[in-house]
Amino acid sequence: MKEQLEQIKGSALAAIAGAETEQALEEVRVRFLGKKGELTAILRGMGAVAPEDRPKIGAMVNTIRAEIEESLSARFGDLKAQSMERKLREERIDVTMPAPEKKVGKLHPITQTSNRMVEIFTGMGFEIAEGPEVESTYFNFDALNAPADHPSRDDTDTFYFSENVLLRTQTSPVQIRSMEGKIPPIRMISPGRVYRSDVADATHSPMFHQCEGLVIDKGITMGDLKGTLATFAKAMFGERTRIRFRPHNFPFTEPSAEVDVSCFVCGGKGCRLCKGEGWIEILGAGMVHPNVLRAGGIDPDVYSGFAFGMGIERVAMTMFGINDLRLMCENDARFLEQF
Ligand code: 2NL
Repeated sequence: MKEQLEQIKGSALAAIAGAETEQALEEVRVRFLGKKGELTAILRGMGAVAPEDRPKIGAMVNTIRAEIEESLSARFGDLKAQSMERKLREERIDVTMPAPEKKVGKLHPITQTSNRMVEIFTGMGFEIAEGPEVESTYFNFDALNAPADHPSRDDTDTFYFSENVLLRTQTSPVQIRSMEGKIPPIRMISPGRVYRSDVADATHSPMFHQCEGLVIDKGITMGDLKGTLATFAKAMFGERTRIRFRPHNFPFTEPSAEVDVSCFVCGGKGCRLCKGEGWIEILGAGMVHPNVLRAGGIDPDVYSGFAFGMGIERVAMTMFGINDLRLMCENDARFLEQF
């Protein structure tokens, strides 16, 4: 009996030492100390032991049981410590590492430019008006005094849905619509998308953005136009900016002018941006043609007005130094991040 107990103890201690995981160790515990374990079997077999030997055997079983328990709990402790160490090693976090950079979005350069224009003109008391991008030939051409044979009406230049429905080629139709419902004074701008049947290249796109403006009241003159545009140019391009008018022709204004701003890089001396000119063309403008006033339901004998239009892409490209219009539509974050 004594040898048998020693043997159980020996194999229990060996099994404990050999258990590599907490689960394996638990299996060892059950095998030796569990209800159906080897040591328990000995106690159950006590009936076969002579009564006078029972206390001695009982004491031996208890001692061995205590030794095995002690060894088990020591091994459990070791294995727990080992697995904790492994976890700490494998799941190490360097709390001093810089956090991953948060990507913050930005407004598209066109939106930024348009917003700035809106800000400047609303600051001068202008209202913002929007209108449909799908327009009628009436609002897009006829009401704007464009003769039936005007080249812009050609279906090689304009996207037509049908003979009388098209994608607007300018935002002026928005202003005609506003004129129809209003009694002057009118001070408004109409920023938005416009469409022309152009093949995309560095300076052309079939879709682009315009910001047009319209002022109508009694006694409005070319002087008001110049003052308004000079104020806008200074706010947009810098306090030292000057403007100049060159005679031009538009069907919807008379007289008409193309408007340049002094180069905001060289101040007018001539540089790469202005191609040595000292001036950058950004606007078309003029006094609203009497036919256009009449089309808008306004009496040209009582009221006069000025109007202007500028391409938002053109302004954005000059201000941000962008040399290819197509970059604006490519949705490349590396491009967009720069502005
Ligand atoms: C340009 C020229 C211009 C207008 C747009 C306009 C609108 C009404 C009446 C008269 Cl309702 N004129 N708009 C006037 C002059 C020029 O745009 O080069 N745009 C990019």
